[in-house]
Amino acid sequence: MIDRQAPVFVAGHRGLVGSSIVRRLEADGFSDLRTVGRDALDLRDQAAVDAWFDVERPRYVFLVAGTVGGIHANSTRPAEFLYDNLMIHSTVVQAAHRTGVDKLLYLGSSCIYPRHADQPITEEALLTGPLEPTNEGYALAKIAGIKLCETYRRQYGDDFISAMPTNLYGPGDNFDLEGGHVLPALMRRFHEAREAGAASVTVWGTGTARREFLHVDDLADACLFLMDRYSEAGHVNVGTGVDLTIRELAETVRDLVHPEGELVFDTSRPDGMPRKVLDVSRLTDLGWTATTSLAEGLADTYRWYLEAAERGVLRL
Ligand code: GFB
Repeated sequence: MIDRQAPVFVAGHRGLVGSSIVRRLEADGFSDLRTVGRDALDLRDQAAVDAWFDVERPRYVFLVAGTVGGIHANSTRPAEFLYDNLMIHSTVVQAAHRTGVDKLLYLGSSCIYPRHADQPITEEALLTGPLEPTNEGYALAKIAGIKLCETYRRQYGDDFISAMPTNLYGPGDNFDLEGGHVLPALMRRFHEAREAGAASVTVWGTGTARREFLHVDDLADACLFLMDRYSEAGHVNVGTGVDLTIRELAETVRDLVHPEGELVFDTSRPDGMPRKVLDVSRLTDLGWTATTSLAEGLADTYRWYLEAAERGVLRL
């Protein structure tokens, strides 16, 4: 178990994942959480990151910061996704190494795996084939992050571990219709259609692509579980092991938010990876499984969306 009294840095604490990890650590009695906003520290700047680590001296690091987005943002801003993430991962890993951090957890993404990987995807599928073109820049940066952790462990003996989550959603998500991921975008589109009395809602692609969705609070729980108990070089998949088509997802969101809404598929938009579901047996064997069903998670996220809209704090 990692020390609940020690200083812990959550890099990326304002994002979907980071905010959930902060809630999870607070609930677990961590008493010395260190965070810093992007306005105060540019994580792409090694000198600035070094200076911050020299002052704050965290003993544990959750590296969950990054430039993120859905299929459209990834495919139209590949240079930013590649550069920002390569830099952020490198500066934080290097500063953690230099200042002797006890343990670091690096968060990747299931898009690291080849487009035509066998499904469900095992950890061993990494670097066995070409990547999905719509998120190649992001995936390459994420693969580099895994290799940073592995090589710093091999060369320097640093206890740096990696977790690869599937598609995430939950409170604190980005509800931007163009830049965000499918689940928050559909939730917002159905909500706004109901408010406007509109009959139909647009869903990108053919609806046949398959995805797996993990509630972000389950991910935060898994990250703490791994921080407490896992210290090996290999990255670990984090998901539910269950997927559904985008059409089924859209129908489920429709039933919750705007039951009269009709789905209209915009096939000029890309489907991206045909299927992406993780083999989670490594994590299950370690003793962790996800507990939030998609129905519960959607209801929870929609409740949060309504409250956040009321308070004017939605990321749109
Ligand atoms: O969530 P999403 O952008 O992630 O898209 P990816 C998932 C699927 O939902 C795709 C369809 O087949 C989309 O075409 N989709 C339907 C929509 N309607 C919408 C919509 O309104 N918005 C969006 N965004 N999609 C991302 C990667 O890929 O997954 C990132 O680009 C990251 O790198 C993330 O890894 C987890 O699974 O396609």
